[in-house]
Amino acid sequence: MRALIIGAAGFVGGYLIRELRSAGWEVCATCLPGERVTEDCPVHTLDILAKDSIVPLIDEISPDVVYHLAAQSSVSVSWKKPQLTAEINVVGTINVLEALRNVQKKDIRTLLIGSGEEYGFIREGACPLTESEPLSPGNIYAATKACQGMLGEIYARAYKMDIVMVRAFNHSGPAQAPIFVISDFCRQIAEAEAGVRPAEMSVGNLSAKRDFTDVRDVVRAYRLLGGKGVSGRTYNVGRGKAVTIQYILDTALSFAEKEITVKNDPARMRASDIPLIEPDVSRIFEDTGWRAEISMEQTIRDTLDYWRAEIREA
Ligand code: A2R
Repeated sequence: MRALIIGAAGFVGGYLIRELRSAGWEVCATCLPGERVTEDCPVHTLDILAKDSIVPLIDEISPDVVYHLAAQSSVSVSWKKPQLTAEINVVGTINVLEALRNVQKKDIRTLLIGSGEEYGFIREGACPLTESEPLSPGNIYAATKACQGMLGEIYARAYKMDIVMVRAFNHSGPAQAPIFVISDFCRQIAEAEAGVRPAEMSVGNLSAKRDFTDVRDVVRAYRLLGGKGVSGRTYNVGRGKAVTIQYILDTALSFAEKEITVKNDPARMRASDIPLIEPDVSRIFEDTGWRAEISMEQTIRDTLDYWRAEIREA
């Protein structure tokens, strides 16, 4: 199998390259000019907004599977730069789909990577969320990803293209940006251990329950969906077992090598926090046999070790 990963310089891209290569796939990747792909594979520069450059690249590589990861993926940036977010996530996706419609190879499978955020303001009692739950996005990023999924369904139906849509719930692991909760807690602990900050942590709302999956499990799901996912179908990718943020904090603190106190930070409290977000993951299990295998404790331990090493080397 030959894969092309569009947008491979981000958090998930490096893990996906490693996963596919270790399963024997041939992998090519793209990144923006000036970005760097950490894993070893042929890399091409591509801005998905430069629409005329996509067809020649895909024709050159002639992949069996295209993974479309390129995105403006930050919720907070999406509030500040809504046009840019829509441009990259919606117009950019249309550019990719139009290119795929016009390339020489007609049997390419495409995975469009969306987000659990698409469900948004979920109704009471809706969890675990099945893929047929109505979408009610609560922010601009989520709206663009819901739109991406709808475009995927439309292109699959109208042009008989082989497209699989993914709604990935929270994923985490070593090297994730510390704006995400597990990475944030682990970095704060590693900094406190190293004495570069006081032995005190700032936290937001700890009672919300969220579903976390290790990024290494997530990319394994993407590999399996690349082969066994049903064309035109949307898949939740998640553990299917939400935990409180308090549980994550307690677990991370239990690995700390120093006594650390916890302080509530009003700036980290989100006004519209939904108490529980949890996917139903039976569809992906039935179609591919995938389920999350790496424990949350392992993810937290590995992320903490990552930050310890980063701080040591800084
Ligand atoms: O925004 P940057 O400079 O970090 O670059 C991101 C890149 N990207 C683009 N690539 C090609 N053409 C563009 N016009 C363009 N704009 C941004 O896509 C970044 O290197 C990559 C996406 O990686 P991350 O933001 O780290 O996302 P992550 O965590 O790897 O998630 C992969 C996918 C995304 O579509 C998420 O929205 C979804 O999974 O959950």
